[in-house]
Amino acid sequence: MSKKYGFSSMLFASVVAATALIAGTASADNVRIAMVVKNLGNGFFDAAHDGGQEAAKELGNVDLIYTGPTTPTAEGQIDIINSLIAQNVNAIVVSANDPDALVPITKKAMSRGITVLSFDAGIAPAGRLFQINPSKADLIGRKQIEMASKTLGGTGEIAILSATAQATNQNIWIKEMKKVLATPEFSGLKLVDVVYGDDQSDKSYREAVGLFRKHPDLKAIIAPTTVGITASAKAVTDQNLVGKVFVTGLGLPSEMAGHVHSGAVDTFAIWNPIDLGYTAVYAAYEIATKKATGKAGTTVPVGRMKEITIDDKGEAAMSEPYVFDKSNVDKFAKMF
Ligand code: RAM
Repeated sequence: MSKKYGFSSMLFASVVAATALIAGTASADNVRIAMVVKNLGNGFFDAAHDGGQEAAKELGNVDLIYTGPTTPTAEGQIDIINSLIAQNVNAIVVSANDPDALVPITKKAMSRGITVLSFDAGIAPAGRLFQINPSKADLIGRKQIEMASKTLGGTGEIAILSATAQATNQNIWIKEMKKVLATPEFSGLKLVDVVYGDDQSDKSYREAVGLFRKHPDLKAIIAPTTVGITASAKAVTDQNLVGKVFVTGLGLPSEMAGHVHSGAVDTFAIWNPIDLGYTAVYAAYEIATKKATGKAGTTVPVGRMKEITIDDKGEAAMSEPYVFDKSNVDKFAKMF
């Protein structure tokens, strides 16, 4: 199994816990942009960081600080943002562990003139200028139910294994999945449980095993998290359930290729996390340097990703999620 990002960054994370890393050639005139992720050691965010570095390099006068807590908690992010305010950075882009808990601290940052955007997992509107979504939430929700339905031939018990219970992005997608499940098209699928692995491999693995024990007729786990889907697929394999319980959801091709070839996973989806990180850093630069306002109804130029349009809720959505299976997973595993 190709693990382009997972393992080495996990070791790294334990050493640099909550420490800001500055990439680029520091200069007093540079625009200092901090990318605060849910947690370090997550391959998805390592890929987003790569995209952020690409944008920083292209823009030239950017110092990119990549940081996050070791475990995905709002408290950890609040401490980090406090220290970024003290360092007087120009912009902060956050994937939030809680939509509301971060609002007071990011409001404080904004009151000091720091540009605050959220990406991936959003902060409530009062705490950021705008939120960059990888795709539209209804498409992401629907795609996951469609994938499970296709693999199961439309019938069977399914469960959702999510990230943390407060994660804005997963909670919105779960709501969308439930809406789709209530339609006649998917009446053969029965959602029997929703559990939380907290985007920790070991907890996600234990939750997956718990689902097998509690629901002996379970046919699929949908994990809308790259950490949860990998742990669930491993649990299916270890428990000799390949072919009996299928795993689908949102995963990185680099982490999922082996599980697709083993048969634990038929299909899964994701967007390009490199493009997402690139867009977040590029957009933060445009706002911090006053080249764009980020107001509802306007667009923000974002380099090779062209532009994003801010809607009336202060959100911008990028492209549709791509679906992967054994025909294309190896090709994309080399990228993210
Ligand atoms: C995990 C994180 C991230 C989410 C992806 C799909 O890496 O929870 O926020 O967008 O999964």
